[in-house]
Amino acid sequence: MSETFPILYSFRRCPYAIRARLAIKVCSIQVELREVKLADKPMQMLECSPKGTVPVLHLLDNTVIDESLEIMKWALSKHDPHNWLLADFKKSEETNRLISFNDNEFKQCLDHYKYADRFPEHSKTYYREQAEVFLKMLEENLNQARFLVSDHITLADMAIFPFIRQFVLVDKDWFEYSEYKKIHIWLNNLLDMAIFKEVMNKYPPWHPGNAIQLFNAI
Ligand SMILES: N[C@@H](CCC(=O)N[C@@H](CS)C(=O)NCC(=O)O)C(=O)O
Repeated sequence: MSETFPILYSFRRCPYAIRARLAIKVCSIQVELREVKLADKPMQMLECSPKGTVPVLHLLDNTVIDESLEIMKWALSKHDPHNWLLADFKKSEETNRLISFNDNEFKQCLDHYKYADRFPEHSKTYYREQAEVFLKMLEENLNQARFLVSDHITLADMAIFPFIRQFVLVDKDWFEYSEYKKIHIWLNNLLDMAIFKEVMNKYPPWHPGNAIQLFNAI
């Protein structure tokens, strides 16, 4: 591996990789970014994380973190300039509840909604309605505060909005006219952040021997 920087294997559009890049970006830790083509995963990535999902963070001491949420927590434990990791126990519980629902129930509904033709047992509308259970939860929270668990952005917002973005992209018109007005404002605010635009920069797929592509270059 690189002598100088931790390595992040990533895929630009993957919501798990987006959340990891957001946390690494905000904590300003320099890493080498290796853009991965999911259909052609580099051997170097599979050697350090055989399960073959992105993101994967390979640290200089050879530790491998291959769960996006763990990468976020690792980065924020180094530097958390905007207090994304709230110390409030109640809010941490709510954060865990929302992220767990997102990563399990919602993600499954999202995949069915997005690829409804692969799951002909039910209609696309049915899958969308299943996904709306989570949207209703989020809308309710956003009726209480500007962001999901607080009036400022926290881990919950950053871990979840890449998935809501994906949901919206399936049928933008439907979402535009839906009842989820607070989610609409919340999502637009997050998509407008400079940090989001930065983590969505495009990079060509990495190949051994390529020049190092730094992420968070100083
Ligand atoms: N639990 C993992 C899930 C990561 C994940 O499933 N990533 C997808 C891309 S969005 C992936 O790498 N899939 C493997 C593949 O498509 O071959 C995490 O949070 O990091």
